[in-house]
Amino acid sequence: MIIREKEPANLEMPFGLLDGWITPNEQFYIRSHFPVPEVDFKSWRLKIEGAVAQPVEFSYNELRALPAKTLLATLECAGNSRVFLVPKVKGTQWELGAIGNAEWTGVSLGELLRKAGTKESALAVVLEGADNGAIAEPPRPTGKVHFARSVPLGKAMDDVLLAFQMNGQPLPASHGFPLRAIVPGWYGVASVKWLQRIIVVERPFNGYYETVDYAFWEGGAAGSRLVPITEMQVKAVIARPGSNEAIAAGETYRVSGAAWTGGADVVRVELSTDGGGSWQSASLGEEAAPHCWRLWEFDWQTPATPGRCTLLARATDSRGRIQPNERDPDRGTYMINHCLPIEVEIGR
Ligand SMILES: Nc1nc2c(c(=O)[nH]1)N[C@H]1C(S)=C(S)[C@@H](COP(=O)(O)O)O[C@H]1N2
Ligand SMILES: [Mo]
Repeated sequence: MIIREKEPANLEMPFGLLDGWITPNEQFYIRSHFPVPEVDFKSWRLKIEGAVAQPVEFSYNELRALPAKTLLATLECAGNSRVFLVPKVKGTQWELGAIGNAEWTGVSLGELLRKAGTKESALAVVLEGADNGAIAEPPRPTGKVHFARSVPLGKAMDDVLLAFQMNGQPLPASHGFPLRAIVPGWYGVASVKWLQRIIVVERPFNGYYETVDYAFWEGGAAGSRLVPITEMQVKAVIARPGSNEAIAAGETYRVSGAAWTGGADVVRVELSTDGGGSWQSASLGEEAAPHCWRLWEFDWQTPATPGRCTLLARATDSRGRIQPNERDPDRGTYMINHCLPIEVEIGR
């Protein structure tokens, strides 16, 4: 893993190592804003409160005794690929590997909300982690803040999972032990780790991590408004070759990578080996599931003569969204899904 920050640990998978549809736990990126909180799982409780008929709480064993559900989901950090932004922007300088695909097992958030009985007036649920700390840079609230994120009630009822297992193992500490949310199709930020409290709210939450941070300006008829980052954007990335890799002339080289989107399926991946001048279809891997990436590959006949080539991958999804060539500046420091150039050296 590449260390982007030592403490709290922020680790990225070297994306050239991608070699399977499921990301092993040891290779799954870690993005944490605060140190891993100490959770004593014997006394730990998940509390559900706020606009509910009856506040409820669950111990770890009580949750484990409920009917379990398993789903596969890809999580991408909304800041993934930030190092490709020119000029440079602030934030962790992720390359390509702040993403992974795993199998998650847990209980459905909707089931638990039904046990608590949400009020008619309920609008959203706030997912609160046990981790907390002071935020350094203004604008910021005073004192300590917990990492927290809200999800609209509809989405919370529909497909949010509260997971206690990752790829069949107990959730590792850095990935949220004892319990984390998995919000399928959304950027990783919504999938709150070290869950301790779920608050049903009747008004928009507007917490730190969906306003000051992890939000973007969305244009509209009445002008731009600040909206939380939610659904993943359509994106294909090249795992191999890597940047500046030396490749032999006049050979067949297998270019490979992964592609994903939010709330839809990837239907096409194209590759350009001439900096976007022309495009050819890549073949998609067989393994597929809703909310998961697709692997892809393309056998490239490399040029006969030495020189530099710029490779680009481009994905299209089932909602007709095509990965853009250019960066949309309104997206600030997040949602980096334009086609990312990989330059290679063709040698003898
Ligand atoms: N409690 C808590 N949950 C969190 C975070 C965090 O710092 N604290 N980081 C979020 C972000 S920005 C991402 S991208 C994902 C990363 O999940 P992972 O570390 O398991 O890959 O967790 C999200 N959930
Ligand atoms: Mo993230």
